[in-house]
Amino acid sequence: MNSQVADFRDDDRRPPDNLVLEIVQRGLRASPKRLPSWLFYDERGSHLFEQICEQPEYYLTRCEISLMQALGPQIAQTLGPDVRLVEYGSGHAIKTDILLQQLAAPVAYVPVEISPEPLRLSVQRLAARFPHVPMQPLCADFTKPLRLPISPRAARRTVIYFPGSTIGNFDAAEAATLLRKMRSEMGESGGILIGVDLKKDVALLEAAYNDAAGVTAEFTLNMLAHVNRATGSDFNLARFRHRARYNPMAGRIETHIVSTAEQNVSVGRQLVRFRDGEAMQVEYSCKYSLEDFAALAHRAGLEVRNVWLDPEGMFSVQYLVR
Ligand code: AVI
Repeated sequence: MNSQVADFRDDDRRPPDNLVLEIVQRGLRASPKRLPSWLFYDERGSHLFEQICEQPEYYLTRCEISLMQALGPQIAQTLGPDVRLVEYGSGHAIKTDILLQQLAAPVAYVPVEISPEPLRLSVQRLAARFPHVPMQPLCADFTKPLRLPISPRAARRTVIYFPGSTIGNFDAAEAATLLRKMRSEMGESGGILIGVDLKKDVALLEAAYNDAAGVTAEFTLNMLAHVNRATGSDFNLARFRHRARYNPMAGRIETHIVSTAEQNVSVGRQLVRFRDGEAMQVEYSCKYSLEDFAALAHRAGLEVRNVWLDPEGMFSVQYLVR
Protein backbone atom coordinates (compact mmCIF):
# COMPACT_ATOMS: atom_id res chain seq x y z
CA MET A 1 0.00 0.00 0.00
CA ASN A 2 1.21 3.51 -0.65
CA SER A 3 2.61 5.28 2.34
CA GLN A 4 0.02 8.07 2.20
CA VAL A 5 -2.53 5.56 3.48
CA ALA A 6 -0.91 5.75 6.88
CA ASP A 7 -1.24 9.57 6.92
CA PHE A 8 -4.98 9.54 6.56
CA ARG A 9 -6.25 6.40 8.23
CA ASP A 10 -6.39 8.01 11.64
CA ASP A 11 -9.95 6.95 12.22
CA ASP A 12 -11.25 3.41 12.50
CA ARG A 13 -13.17 3.87 9.25
CA ARG A 14 -12.38 4.76 5.66
CA PRO A 15 -11.80 8.49 5.24
CA PRO A 16 -14.86 10.61 4.45
CA ASP A 17 -15.18 11.92 0.87
CA ASN A 18 -13.63 15.33 1.63
CA LEU A 19 -10.50 13.57 2.91
CA VAL A 20 -10.50 11.25 -0.10
CA LEU A 21 -10.41 14.37 -2.30
CA GLU A 22 -7.42 15.69 -0.34
CA ILE A 23 -5.62 12.32 -0.59
CA VAL A 24 -6.29 12.07 -4.34
CA GLN A 25 -5.22 15.67 -5.02
CA ARG A 26 -2.04 15.17 -3.05
CA GLY A 27 -1.25 11.92 -4.88
CA LEU A 28 -1.81 13.61 -8.24
CA ARG A 29 0.52 16.49 -7.32
CA ALA A 30 3.30 13.98 -6.56
CA SER A 31 5.84 13.08 -9.19
CA PRO A 32 5.33 10.43 -10.41
CA LYS A 33 1.60 10.57 -9.72
CA ARG A 34 0.20 7.90 -7.41
CA LEU A 35 -3.04 6.84 -5.76
CA PRO A 36 -3.39 4.60 -2.67
CA SER A 37 -4.43 1.02 -3.37
CA TRP A 38 -7.29 0.99 -0.83
CA LEU A 39 -9.16 3.11 -3.41
CA PHE A 40 -9.66 -0.18 -5.35
CA TYR A 41 -12.09 -1.47 -2.77
CA ASP A 42 -15.49 0.14 -3.21
CA GLU A 43 -18.38 -2.33 -3.52
CA ARG A 44 -17.69 -3.04 -7.19
CA GLY A 45 -13.93 -3.27 -6.57
CA SER A 46 -14.41 -5.83 -3.80
CA HIS A 47 -16.65 -7.86 -6.09
CA LEU A 48 -14.08 -7.65 -8.92
CA PHE A 49 -11.34 -8.76 -6.53
CA GLU A 50 -13.37 -11.87 -5.71
CA GLN A 51 -13.59 -12.53 -9.46
CA ILE A 52 -9.82 -12.05 -9.82
CA CYS A 53 -9.36 -14.81 -7.24
CA GLU A 54 -11.24 -17.17 -9.57
CA GLN A 55 -9.22 -16.40 -12.69
CA PRO A 56 -7.03 -19.31 -13.83
CA GLU A 57 -3.94 -17.06 -14.06
CA TYR A 58 -4.33 -15.76 -10.48
CA TYR A 59 -2.68 -18.77 -8.84
CA LEU A 60 -2.38 -17.15 -5.37
CA THR A 61 -5.84 -18.01 -4.02
CA ARG A 62 -5.98 -21.46 -5.61
CA CYS A 63 -2.53 -22.41 -4.28
CA GLU A 64 -3.14 -21.04 -0.78
CA ILE A 65 -6.47 -22.88 -0.49
CA SER A 66 -4.97 -26.15 -1.69
CA LEU A 67 -2.09 -25.67 0.77
CA MET A 68 -4.50 -25.06 3.64
CA GLN A 69 -6.56 -28.11 2.66
CA ALA A 70 -3.55 -30.41 2.37
CA LEU A 71 -1.55 -29.12 5.35
CA GLY A 72 -4.27 -27.72 7.64
CA PRO A 73 -3.86 -30.55 10.20
CA GLN A 74 -0.08 -29.96 10.43
CA ILE A 75 -0.58 -26.22 10.74
CA ALA A 76 -3.22 -26.64 13.45
CA GLN A 77 -0.92 -28.98 15.34
CA THR A 78 1.88 -26.41 15.24
CA LEU A 79 -0.45 -23.71 16.59
CA GLY A 80 -1.67 -26.03 19.36
CA PRO A 81 -4.93 -26.01 21.35
CA ASP A 82 -6.73 -23.09 23.02
CA VAL A 83 -5.67 -20.50 20.48
CA ARG A 84 -7.24 -17.08 20.14
CA LEU A 85 -7.27 -16.51 16.36
CA VAL A 86 -7.10 -12.86 15.27
CA GLU A 87 -7.48 -12.36 11.52
CA TYR A 88 -6.25 -9.12 9.93
CA GLY A 89 -8.37 -7.87 7.00
CA SER A 90 -10.63 -10.90 7.19
CA GLY A 91 -12.95 -9.96 4.26
CA HIS A 92 -14.94 -13.06 3.36
CA ALA A 93 -12.71 -15.33 5.49
CA ILE A 94 -12.74 -18.37 3.16
CA LYS A 95 -9.36 -19.78 4.25
CA THR A 96 -10.31 -19.26 7.89
CA ASP A 97 -13.05 -21.81 7.49
CA ILE A 98 -10.42 -24.44 6.63
CA LEU A 99 -8.26 -23.42 9.61
CA LEU A 100 -11.14 -23.38 12.11
CA GLN A 101 -12.08 -26.91 11.03
CA GLN A 102 -8.64 -28.08 12.17
CA LEU A 103 -7.91 -26.01 15.30
CA ALA A 104 -8.36 -27.77 18.65
CA ALA A 105 -10.68 -25.90 21.03
CA PRO A 106 -10.14 -22.34 19.74
CA VAL A 107 -10.82 -19.79 22.49
CA ALA A 108 -12.19 -17.12 20.16
CA TYR A 109 -12.13 -15.90 16.57
CA VAL A 110 -11.48 -12.15 16.23
CA PRO A 111 -11.86 -11.00 12.61
CA VAL A 112 -10.54 -7.45 12.09
CA GLU A 113 -12.05 -5.85 9.00
CA ILE A 114 -12.58 -2.23 7.96
CA SER A 115 -15.71 -2.90 5.83
CA PRO A 116 -18.72 -3.60 8.08
CA GLU A 117 -20.79 -5.61 5.58
CA PRO A 118 -18.23 -8.31 4.65
CA LEU A 119 -17.40 -8.51 8.38
CA ARG A 120 -21.03 -9.06 9.34
CA LEU A 121 -21.59 -11.64 6.60
CA SER A 122 -18.44 -13.64 7.32
CA VAL A 123 -19.19 -13.76 11.05
CA GLN A 124 -22.76 -14.85 10.35
CA ARG A 125 -21.50 -17.66 8.12
CA LEU A 126 -18.70 -18.81 10.45
CA ALA A 127 -20.91 -18.64 13.56
CA ALA A 128 -23.35 -21.04 11.88
CA ARG A 129 -20.53 -23.39 10.85
CA PHE A 130 -18.65 -23.24 14.18
CA PRO A 131 -21.25 -22.67 16.92
CA HIS A 132 -18.71 -23.68 19.61
CA VAL A 133 -16.27 -20.88 18.66
CA PRO A 134 -16.97 -17.47 20.24
CA MET A 135 -16.96 -14.78 17.52
CA GLN A 136 -15.57 -11.37 18.54
CA PRO A 137 -15.60 -9.19 15.38
CA LEU A 138 -13.70 -5.92 15.37
CA CYS A 139 -14.58 -3.32 12.71
CA ALA A 140 -11.25 -1.52 12.47
CA ASP A 141 -8.23 -0.71 10.34
CA PHE A 142 -5.65 -3.40 11.11
CA THR A 143 -2.77 -1.05 10.26
CA LYS A 144 -3.65 0.96 13.39
CA PRO A 145 -3.09 -0.17 17.01
CA LEU A 146 -5.97 -2.47 17.97
CA ARG A 147 -7.82 -2.87 21.23
CA LEU A 148 -8.48 -6.60 21.11
CA PRO A 149 -11.58 -7.76 23.03
CA ILE A 150 -11.16 -9.74 26.24
CA SER A 151 -11.43 -13.47 25.51
CA PRO A 152 -14.22 -15.51 27.10
CA ARG A 153 -11.53 -17.79 28.64
CA ALA A 154 -7.76 -17.65 28.88
CA ALA A 155 -5.99 -18.48 25.63
CA ARG A 156 -2.74 -20.43 25.48
CA ARG A 157 -1.62 -18.11 22.70
CA THR A 158 -2.85 -15.40 20.35
CA VAL A 159 -2.20 -16.19 16.70
CA ILE A 160 -2.53 -13.43 14.15
CA TYR A 161 -3.70 -14.83 10.82
CA PHE A 162 -2.84 -12.75 7.74
CA PRO A 163 -3.51 -14.83 4.61
CA GLY A 164 -3.69 -13.91 0.91
CA SER A 165 -0.20 -12.34 0.59
CA THR A 166 -1.71 -8.99 1.57
CA ILE A 167 1.67 -8.33 3.23
CA GLY A 168 2.93 -7.98 -0.38
CA ASN A 169 0.86 -4.82 -0.84
CA PHE A 170 3.07 -3.01 1.69
CA ASP A 171 6.57 -1.86 0.78
CA ALA A 172 9.48 -3.29 2.82
CA ALA A 173 9.51 -0.54 5.47
CA GLU A 174 5.72 -0.60 5.91
CA ALA A 175 5.70 -4.42 6.02
CA ALA A 176 8.33 -4.42 8.81
CA THR A 177 6.29 -1.85 10.76
CA LEU A 178 3.15 -3.93 10.38
CA LEU A 179 4.93 -7.14 11.49
CA ARG A 180 6.31 -5.27 14.50
CA LYS A 181 2.79 -4.16 15.42
CA MET A 182 1.56 -7.77 15.13
CA ARG A 183 4.47 -8.87 17.30
CA SER A 184 3.36 -6.59 20.10
CA GLU A 185 -0.32 -7.57 19.73
CA MET A 186 0.35 -11.33 19.80
CA GLY A 187 2.37 -11.10 23.08
CA GLU A 188 5.26 -13.29 24.34
CA SER A 189 3.81 -16.70 23.53
CA GLY A 190 1.92 -15.73 20.37
CA GLY A 191 2.60 -16.23 16.69
CA ILE A 192 1.78 -14.98 13.21
CA LEU A 193 0.40 -17.29 10.50
CA ILE A 194 0.96 -15.46 7.25
CA GLY A 195 0.45 -16.14 3.53
CA VAL A 196 3.45 -15.03 1.47
CA ASP A 197 3.65 -15.19 -2.32
CA LEU A 198 6.98 -16.38 -3.69
CA LYS A 199 9.28 -15.17 -6.45
CA LYS A 200 8.87 -17.24 -9.60
CA ASP A 201 8.98 -17.18 -13.38
CA VAL A 202 8.22 -13.63 -14.55
CA ALA A 203 5.71 -14.81 -17.17
CA LEU A 204 3.63 -16.55 -14.49
CA LEU A 205 3.77 -13.50 -12.22
CA GLU A 206 2.79 -11.07 -14.97
CA ALA A 207 -0.01 -13.35 -16.23
CA ALA A 208 -1.53 -13.37 -12.72
CA TYR A 209 -1.94 -9.58 -12.91
CA ASN A 210 -2.96 -9.47 -16.60
CA ASP A 211 -5.64 -12.16 -16.84
CA ALA A 212 -6.96 -12.91 -20.30
CA ALA A 213 -10.57 -12.14 -19.33
CA GLY A 214 -9.52 -8.60 -18.40
CA VAL A 215 -10.91 -8.74 -14.85
CA THR A 216 -7.76 -7.26 -13.29
CA ALA A 217 -7.76 -4.44 -15.85
CA GLU A 218 -11.39 -3.70 -14.95
CA PHE A 219 -10.52 -3.83 -11.24
CA THR A 220 -7.68 -1.35 -11.75
CA LEU A 221 -9.72 1.13 -13.82
CA ASN A 222 -12.63 0.86 -11.40
CA MET A 223 -10.42 2.87 -9.03
CA LEU A 224 -11.05 5.88 -11.28
CA ALA A 225 -14.82 5.32 -11.19
CA HIS A 226 -14.58 5.18 -7.39
CA VAL A 227 -12.55 8.41 -7.34
CA ASN A 228 -15.08 10.11 -9.67
CA ARG A 229 -17.95 9.18 -7.37
CA ALA A 230 -16.18 10.02 -4.10
CA THR A 231 -14.69 13.33 -5.25
CA GLY A 232 -16.84 14.56 -8.15
CA SER A 233 -13.93 14.16 -10.58
CA ASP A 234 -14.30 13.51 -14.31
CA PHE A 235 -11.80 10.77 -15.18
CA ASN A 236 -12.84 9.26 -18.52
CA LEU A 237 -12.07 5.54 -18.01
CA ALA A 238 -11.85 4.99 -21.79
CA ARG A 239 -8.78 7.25 -21.90
CA PHE A 240 -6.74 5.24 -19.39
CA ARG A 241 -5.42 1.68 -19.35
CA HIS A 242 -4.18 -0.89 -16.81
CA ARG A 243 -0.50 -1.90 -16.78
CA ALA A 244 1.07 -4.49 -14.47
CA ARG A 245 4.75 -5.38 -14.85
CA TYR A 246 7.27 -7.23 -12.72
CA ASN A 247 10.19 -5.11 -11.52
CA PRO A 248 12.95 -7.69 -10.92
CA MET A 249 15.19 -5.26 -9.02
CA ALA A 250 12.46 -4.44 -6.50
CA GLY A 251 10.95 -7.98 -6.59
CA ARG A 252 7.40 -6.78 -7.11
CA ILE A 253 4.55 -6.44 -9.56
CA GLU A 254 3.99 -2.73 -10.08
CA THR A 255 0.54 -1.76 -11.24
CA HIS A 256 -0.02 1.56 -12.98
CA ILE A 257 -2.93 3.37 -14.58
CA VAL A 258 -1.61 4.83 -17.83
CA SER A 259 -3.08 7.80 -19.67
CA THR A 260 -3.65 6.94 -23.36
CA ALA A 261 -3.85 10.59 -24.43
CA GLU A 262 -2.76 14.04 -23.46
CA GLN A 263 -5.66 15.21 -21.33
CA ASN A 264 -6.90 17.35 -18.44
CA VAL A 265 -9.02 15.92 -15.62
CA SER A 266 -10.97 17.96 -13.05
CA VAL A 267 -10.32 16.67 -9.56
CA GLY A 268 -12.33 18.88 -7.24
CA ARG A 269 -11.28 22.41 -8.18
CA GLN A 270 -7.91 21.21 -9.38
CA LEU A 271 -7.26 20.65 -13.10
CA VAL A 272 -4.79 17.79 -13.46
CA ARG A 273 -2.81 17.45 -16.65
CA PHE A 274 -1.79 14.03 -17.98
CA ARG A 275 0.76 13.47 -20.73
CA ASP A 276 0.10 10.77 -23.32
CA GLY A 277 1.62 7.60 -21.78
CA GLU A 278 1.97 9.08 -18.29
CA ALA A 279 1.64 6.40 -15.58
CA MET A 280 0.11 6.69 -12.11
CA GLN A 281 1.37 4.14 -9.58
CA VAL A 282 -1.54 2.40 -7.83
CA GLU A 283 -0.28 -0.89 -6.33
CA TYR A 284 2.79 -2.90 -5.40
CA SER A 285 2.49 -6.68 -4.99
CA CYS A 286 5.84 -7.72 -3.48
CA LYS A 287 7.14 -11.25 -4.07
CA TYR A 288 9.61 -12.89 -1.69
CA SER A 289 12.17 -15.66 -1.68
CA LEU A 290 12.14 -17.64 1.60
CA GLU A 291 15.42 -15.91 2.53
CA ASP A 292 14.01 -12.42 1.77
CA PHE A 293 11.02 -13.04 3.98
CA ALA A 294 13.08 -14.47 6.84
CA ALA A 295 15.22 -11.29 6.69
CA LEU A 296 12.09 -9.10 6.78
CA ALA A 297 10.75 -11.06 9.78
CA HIS A 298 14.13 -10.67 11.49
CA ARG A 299 13.95 -6.87 11.03
CA ALA A 300 10.66 -6.99 12.93
CA GLY A 301 12.13 -9.03 15.81
CA LEU A 302 10.59 -12.31 14.59
CA GLU A 303 11.85 -15.66 13.42
CA VAL A 304 10.33 -18.08 10.95
CA ARG A 305 9.40 -21.24 12.89
CA ASN A 306 7.72 -23.13 9.99
CA VAL A 307 7.24 -22.80 6.24
CA TRP A 308 4.58 -24.76 4.37
CA LEU A 309 4.39 -24.80 0.56
CA ASP A 310 1.56 -25.75 -1.79
CA PRO A 311 2.17 -28.84 -3.96
CA GLU A 312 3.31 -26.65 -6.88
CA GLY A 313 5.74 -24.66 -4.70
CA MET A 314 4.17 -21.37 -5.79
CA PHE A 315 2.93 -19.99 -2.48
CA SER A 316 3.95 -20.24 1.17
CA VAL A 317 2.22 -20.07 4.53
CA GLN A 318 4.70 -19.26 7.29
CA TYR A 319 4.54 -19.30 11.08
CA LEU A 320 6.49 -16.52 12.80
CA VAL A 321 7.32 -16.33 16.50
CA ARG A 322 9.45 -14.07 18.72
C1 AVI B 1 -4.99 -8.26 -2.06
N1 AVI B 1 -3.73 -8.48 -2.74
C2 AVI B 1 -2.92 -9.51 -2.10
C3 AVI B 1 -3.84 -8.69 -4.21
C4 AVI B 1 -2.43 -8.88 -4.84
O1 AVI B 1 -2.20 -9.93 -5.43
O2 AVI B 1 -1.60 -7.99 -4.70
C5 AVI B 1 -4.56 -7.53 -4.89
C6 AVI B 1 -4.60 -7.66 -6.39
N2 AVI B 1 -4.33 -6.72 -7.24
C7 AVI B 1 -4.46 -7.17 -8.46
N3 AVI B 1 -4.77 -8.44 -8.42
C8 AVI B 1 -4.88 -8.77 -7.11
